[in-house]
Parts: sequence; structure tokens; C-alpha cells
Amino acid sequence: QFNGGALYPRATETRDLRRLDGIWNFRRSPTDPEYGYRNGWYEQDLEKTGPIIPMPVPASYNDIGEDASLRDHVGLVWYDRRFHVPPWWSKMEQRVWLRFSSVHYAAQVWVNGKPVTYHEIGHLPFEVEVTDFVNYNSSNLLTVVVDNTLLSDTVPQGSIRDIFVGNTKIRQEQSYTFDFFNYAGIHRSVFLYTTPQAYIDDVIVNTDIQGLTGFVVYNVTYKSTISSTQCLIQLYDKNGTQVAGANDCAGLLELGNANFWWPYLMHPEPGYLYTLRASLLGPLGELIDTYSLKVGIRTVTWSNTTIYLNDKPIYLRGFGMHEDSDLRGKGWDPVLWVKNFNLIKWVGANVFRTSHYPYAEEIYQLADEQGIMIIDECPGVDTDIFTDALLEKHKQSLTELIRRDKNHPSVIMWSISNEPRSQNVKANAYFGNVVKHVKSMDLSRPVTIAIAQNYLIDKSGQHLDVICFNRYNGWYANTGSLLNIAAYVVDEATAWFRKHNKPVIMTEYGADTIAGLHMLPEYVWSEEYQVAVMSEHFKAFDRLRHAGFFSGEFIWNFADFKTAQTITRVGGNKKGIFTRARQPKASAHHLRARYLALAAAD
Ligand code: GCB
Repeated sequence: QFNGGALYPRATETRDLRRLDGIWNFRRSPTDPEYGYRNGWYEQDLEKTGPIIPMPVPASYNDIGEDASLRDHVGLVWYDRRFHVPPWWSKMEQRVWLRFSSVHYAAQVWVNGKPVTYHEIGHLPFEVEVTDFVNYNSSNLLTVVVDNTLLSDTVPQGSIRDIFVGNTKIRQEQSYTFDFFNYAGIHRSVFLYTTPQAYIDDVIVNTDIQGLTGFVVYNVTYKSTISSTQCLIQLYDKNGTQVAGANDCAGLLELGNANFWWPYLMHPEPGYLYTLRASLLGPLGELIDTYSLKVGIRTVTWSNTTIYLNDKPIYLRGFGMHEDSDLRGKGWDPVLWVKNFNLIKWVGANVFRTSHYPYAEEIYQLADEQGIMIIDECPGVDTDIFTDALLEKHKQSLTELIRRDKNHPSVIMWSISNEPRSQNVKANAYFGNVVKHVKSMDLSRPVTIAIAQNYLIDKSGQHLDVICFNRYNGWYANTGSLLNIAAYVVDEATAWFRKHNKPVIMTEYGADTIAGLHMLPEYVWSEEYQVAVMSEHFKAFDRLRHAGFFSGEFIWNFADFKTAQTITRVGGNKKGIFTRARQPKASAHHLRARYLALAAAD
């Protein structure tokens, strides 16, 4: 069902791993996309083909140079590097795999001049077995061509315009309707890793609770030609003590007096994780393969008014975020993300939405450990022009997302789109189809869309479990006016509830703010105005909390981020309560006071 597993690569007693991160060679393709192919750039070192520049991996390539044409490049770029494969991997008859955690948007990969894989849709991992393509006694050439082009049938969508001088096409211009910058490149770690010949392909875990007892429903799938292989399942607590076990590849572990996974500030020990070790044994009980996975025991359930975690109603206090920072763009950066989590906790938030695409896997691991909940969003943003081709790709992005993130206790909801043009008649069947697809893979989490259309014309809400809506009162609507914000928010949330009889969340509200700009009386772009807009929303949220169906508030945005160039953005989107350098604006202190008070009252 998941089209093979996407287990995060780990070294274990039976598996080895090397990261191929570092500085790669990089060359932009000329406007003619065939040029590099015709000249065999994939079968020789790029440095032999012409001028190259050093390019860090992982990182976006856009902000590395001083050249606007690199930042704004549209089309193909080429990367390569050499790597060694330890000869002992061959002696141990290991399978060798190559895994890209994310390349945006599309990638084609060669090993030693031979094509090994192709992948489309950024922000999601792909892997390929390369055992038959690598040399063990000399170095190997790894070449990747990356295409950042977004079209009407990519997820997300965009469009391309050719720019001519006279009759000569000199370049292309990419446009898209979402506002975050379309950063591109090898955005996350590249792994070279091994598995034995017979190996564990996937581990699927679901959990349940009854009173003080926890249940872990697991299914280990493997590829093996050895007859009579068996599984050994061992569950360990945080101290490393085995607390349950089994000898079947699929089954149920029961744990009396279990430690449940609780969100941050909801329990003295949030984010409790067990370790599930799955092993594949040969006919004589010998170890063939082993893989360990963190498991949080928790349930997510929902009614027509409320979302429950471990049977307790939860109120979500959080952020929309972005993977975005100076220089690195969307490149995975552990420094940035450990800091982000520290700030999320400092503010007293308990959740964020991975707006508007899946984030790096390490981020979900941090969230699991720290008890931060996630609304996990696929890369469908501003979905428009609802064709069959787009629908297939949209569904594919969710197949790959769920295949990757299904086991994370932090993931409490799937978001299948942000601000689609859901007033379109075609949106009805389209999203009905997407939701059905998600439900065929996972029934354990609610499905939502962050809707921007008016509730009267939206055609997606009836398919969802939870209604999320985005609205910029006091910013895009009634710019500069604080009047009636609270009433508008209460009315809109109530109207959504009345229409659909489902829990309602406000997933975006906010105001652009230049850190350090102070104006009294409050005036757009000033720190005072951002704080005032928030205060008006807080009044609405407090009223709505008593109405019984309102399940959460997410300010837009956690931090300032880069956008395409427009006259409405000063150096990017400035709706962050933190600057892009992660320093607080007045709004961060204001939100912190509220979130900590809400947490204390919970
Ligand atoms: C929205 C979008 C978000 C934008 C935000 C804004 O509605 O969902 O991606 O960044 O508005 O600030 O314009």
C-alpha cells in the first residue's frame, strides 16, 4: 500500500550508513535544457565540462552567490561529487542504497554515468538500490540534475513565461501564486546506506489506549528469499528495559501502566517515547536484519466539536511556519531547528503546521521527543486548475507523505492543501477524491484543508474532519483598522461550524511587521500594530473557546521568511513574531503571555 517503506536510514548491527553531505560541484544549465545531456554532463566530472562553482549540500543554491541570475534561475542545474564505497560492504554482501531526503522540485540521478532514478515533488524522500552500479575499488561519480520548474500539473503549481529579445529566447521567468520563495536544490541530507540481502522494508505502527493500558499494533514487512524467516519484536522503555515482546511480524503488544505520549505543557513528562526494535531472524534464529524505531503511545480522536488526545480535549496553540533561513534557504539546518524548537517552547506553543509542504524528517523526530504536535501538510498550495493529471500527482504527494510520516506520534492531522481555489465546482469531486485516498492509507488522523474561500462558496469543507480557515482581518481586509476584528472572527468561525458541524481552527491571521518600527497610535507595519491585531484576535478566540467547537489558533507566522519580489513585501514576508534571525518582536512576548496562560488554564 505504501509502495515500499521509507524508513529513515539508520546504522544498526546489520546496517551501515554514510552521509554524502558536504561541498559538491555545481553548474547551471544554459537555457537550452538539452545542452548538458547532449554534452554528456552526466557521464564525466562536471569540472571537465566547463566552469563549476562549489555548492553546499544540503542547502538551496539560490542565495549562495552574488548573482541575481543564480537566485532567479529557472530550469536545470547540475550537481556532482565523487564517493567511495567501503570494500567490506561487498564482502558482507550488503545491498547498497542511495537516499535523497529531498530535492526540489524534480531530480534525475546517475551513478557512474548510468541513470538510477528519477523523482518528482520536492520535500519528500526517495531511495534507490545501487548495489549493481557502484565500484568498490575505485571512486564513484554521483550526478544529479535538478529542475525547479513549476507548471500547472506540478505540486505546487506555477507557470513559465519565455522572455525573448527579438526572436531569440533569452531566459524563462517562473511565476507562482503562493508567496514563499521557490528555493531549489538538494535541500536535505543524502545518505549512502546498506541493508542485508534480506531486509526489513517497513515498520507500520498504530497505538491505542484503554485506561492505563497502552497497545502497540505493528506490522513489519520485509523482502526475503530465505524461507522460514521470523520476526522478533522487542519494546523498550526510556531506561532501556524491555517491557514487551513478540515473535510475529504483525501483531499487538499490550503494556499495562504505560507511559503515554503527551504534548508539551500538558504533562510533566511530555513526548515519552518507547523504542521498538524489529529484527528479522533466519531459520536457526540468527540475526539477519534489525531496525529500531521510536514509538509514542497516544490516540487522536475527534467529534463534531472537539479534538481529543488520549481522550482529553486539546486546544491547539501554535504557528504556521516555513523551512527558511538566511543563506541556506530551505536547506536542512540542525542549528536553526534546535533553536526553533527552543523558541516554540519558550512561547508556550504546543503545535505547528508544516505550512506549506512536508518538513525534514529530523524535525518530526524533534517534535516527537519534545511533545510538539504537528499538522502535517502536503505540498499542495493554492491548488487551482483541477485536472486529472494534477489530482494524480496530488494523491502521490500524500502517498509519499503518509508513507514517510505515518509513525510519528507528533503528527495529529493531515492537511491536504493550503488555500485551494475551493470555490471552483471541480474542487468538490477533486478534494472528495483526495480525502478518500488519504483515508485508504490512514484512518487514525483527521484530515483538513486550510481554507481561504468564504464559507458560502467553498466546496471542500464537507469532505473534511476539521475545518481550518485563514483570514487576515486588519491586514488584507480592512487594512489599518482594528474595528470589529473580534466580531468578524467570531462570526466566520461560527458560520463554518454551523455549515459543517465540525471542529474549527483558525490556521492563519497576522500582520506584516518591521522589527524596530514603532508607531503610536498603531500603524500598519509597526510592532504596535501587530500586537494590536493579535489582541483583537485574542478577544475573539476567548469568546469562541466558550462556544465549544473552536479547537485552536495558529498565528502566521513563526518567523519572517523570504518571498518572491513584489511591492507588498519588504525583504520578504514580515508576519513573523520572530525575525528571520530568530529574535523576538514585541509580538513574541505578547503571544508568550497568552500561550503560557492558556497552558496553565488547560
Ligand atoms: C496566506 C497564505 C500564506 C501567506 C500569507 C500572507 O493566506 O496561506 O502562505 O504567506 O497569506 O502573509 O500573505
